[in-house]
Amino acid sequence: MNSDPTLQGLITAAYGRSFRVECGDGGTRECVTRGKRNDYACGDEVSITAQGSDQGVITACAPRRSLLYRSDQWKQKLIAANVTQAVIVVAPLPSFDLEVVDCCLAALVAAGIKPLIVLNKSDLPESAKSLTALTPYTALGVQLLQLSARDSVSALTPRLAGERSVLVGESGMGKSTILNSLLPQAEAHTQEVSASLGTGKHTTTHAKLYHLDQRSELIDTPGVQAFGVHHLGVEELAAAFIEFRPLIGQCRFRDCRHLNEPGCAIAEAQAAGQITPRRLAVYRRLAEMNLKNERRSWE
Ligand SMILES: Nc1nc2c(ncn2[C@@H]2O[C@H](COP(=O)(O)OP(=O)(O)OP(=O)(O)O)[C@@H](O)[C@H]2O)c(=O)[nH]1
Ligand SMILES: [Mg+2]
Ligand SMILES: [Zn+2]
Repeated sequence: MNSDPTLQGLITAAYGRSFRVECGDGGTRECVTRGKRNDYACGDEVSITAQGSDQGVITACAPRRSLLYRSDQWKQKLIAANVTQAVIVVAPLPSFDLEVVDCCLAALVAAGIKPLIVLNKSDLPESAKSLTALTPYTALGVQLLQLSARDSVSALTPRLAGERSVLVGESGMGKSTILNSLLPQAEAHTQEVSASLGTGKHTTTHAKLYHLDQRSELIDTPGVQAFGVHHLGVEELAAAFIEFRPLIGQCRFRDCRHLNEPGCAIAEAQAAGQITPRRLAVYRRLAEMNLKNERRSWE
């Protein structure tokens, strides 16, 4: 007789090879994986074999409705599963990199996850400059919200209702501070940014899911330095740049990669002022890099 029951659960924390699973029986168990498979993420719905009241082994994972991940040339890093929305958090201090926003946005579009940009720390005088830098995204139809998590997050609350959202961004932008303001009992660790380095200190070390209310969840994640999108092939990458979408298929060559081919509709749109040169340059750099990797993997 097998006395270890199978339970259904939700991964609420992912620490490398171990996972915290909130189970259908109301218990929370620290779980490991079986065999080589450990590609689970916060938000995954899993079956586990319970071992006692507080441990278990993950045995299966339900098909995902969405998966957010980043990747470099060597590996993929899962961020969150089954999220409906991602909140890209930026702040004027420490300064943020627009390319991280571009890459993150591309990954979200490709994964079918709704983006929302939050400009946090709007109490700081430098935020006016940050807002200007972000206007191209609002022109693309991406929602943008200004906040000061230290003062109030009430503008964000209605945006999270009924959604499973994930906070993403560079270190020190205030993701965990936003979480704590929404849910004081989360008591997530936050930390002053480094004045000498002008960067965050990578305070949050693993992804964790919190229940805001019965139907809204929020996942806090560790800050990233870069948001690699090596998993997107060149065609997919072009389609993940929102402003390129209506132009795809209109280039002279059907297999145009929008690098420097003649008759490229996207290059023409840029020349006509309809696409910002910076975004096209980012796309081209990423596309070149991904093509190089594709070639390498064929060799
Ligand atoms: N002035 C100001 N500072 C803020 C605000 N929100 C957060 N901070 C500060 O910014 C610093 C970093 O905040 P965290 O919440 O730890 O940042 P994080 O994005 O979670 O960083 P990682 O966990 O490293 O990714 C802390 O000192 C916060 O107090 C804000 O609205 N205004
Ligand atoms: Mg944090
Ligand atoms: Zn083209």
